[in-house]
Amino acid sequence: MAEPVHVLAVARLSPLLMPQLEAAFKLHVLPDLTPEALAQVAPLVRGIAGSGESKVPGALLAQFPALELVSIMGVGYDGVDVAAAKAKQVMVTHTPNVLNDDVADLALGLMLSAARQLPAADRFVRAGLWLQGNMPLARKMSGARVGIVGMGRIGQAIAQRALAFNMQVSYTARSEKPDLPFAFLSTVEALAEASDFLVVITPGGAGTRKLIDARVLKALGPKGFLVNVARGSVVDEQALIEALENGTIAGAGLDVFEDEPRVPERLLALHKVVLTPHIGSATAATRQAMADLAFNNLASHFAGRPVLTPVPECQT
Ligand code: 8YV
Repeated sequence: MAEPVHVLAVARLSPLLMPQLEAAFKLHVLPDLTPEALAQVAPLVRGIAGSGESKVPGALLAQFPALELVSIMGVGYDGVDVAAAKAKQVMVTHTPNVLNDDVADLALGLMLSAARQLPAADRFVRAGLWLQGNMPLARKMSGARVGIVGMGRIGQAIAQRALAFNMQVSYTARSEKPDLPFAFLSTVEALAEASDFLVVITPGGAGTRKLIDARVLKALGPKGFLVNVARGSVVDEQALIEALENGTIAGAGLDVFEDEPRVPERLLALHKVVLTPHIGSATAATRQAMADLAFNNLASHFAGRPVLTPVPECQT
């Protein structure tokens, strides 16, 4: 029988992925390993599995001399030091496309929830307050202006849905996409100024850190809503809290946070914010597709075939 391939899961991963890894590989789970056990398996590890939130810094990669592949179950891979991986000729893969619909659906859900105050309306009914009168009027979403920060696959899926709400769509991105029928603005501040809803769906990482800062929020204005379905790191959370507390912006819908799963008390106290626990891709069908793709990247590679979905930096 062939030697088993040793794979390290950097965290306890999805129950849709772990059994597949256990069946095909000799699986080690980083949080379960003592430093001694890790030192023992380190020379054998040829694959790493992680989620979109996993941290795989260069210092971790350096511990595995036989490493060939890092497979991320997530479209975002900002926790992986891809430059360090490439320098070691280690391939990095992720799970694009299969989650586009779900993340875009949630973005629209958060826009509607924030504008129409759906969680507050639910609490209002349950608390029996309807018996005493009606809720304050909310904000209309159809026909409003949406600005999308990041016009990749998910950004385009959000735009498509916004069109069904007769919204005017504009965007900012690293470069203009002339084939798209939407207005391109070269700065996020100009986009915020031209938007009623600013939706963030750009990759995390050093290049977008605190891209949404106090100036951008001021440009969005007292009638504007911020929605973030990307990474918490893209928004300056302190600036956002202040903007919400001061009425600099009208409200927000947030699926991601700077220090997940910890959410600042001041955000929890704000009723004009709708909060969800990083559930952009969290439907049974989509998580299954992501787990299968993350597994198949590892399985293909260790069967001597090309990986299915390398990250852009690793595409030849
Ligand atoms: C998940 C995500 O939270 O795809 C991403 O980048 O943030 C997510 O869909 C997670 O990585 C699932 O494993």
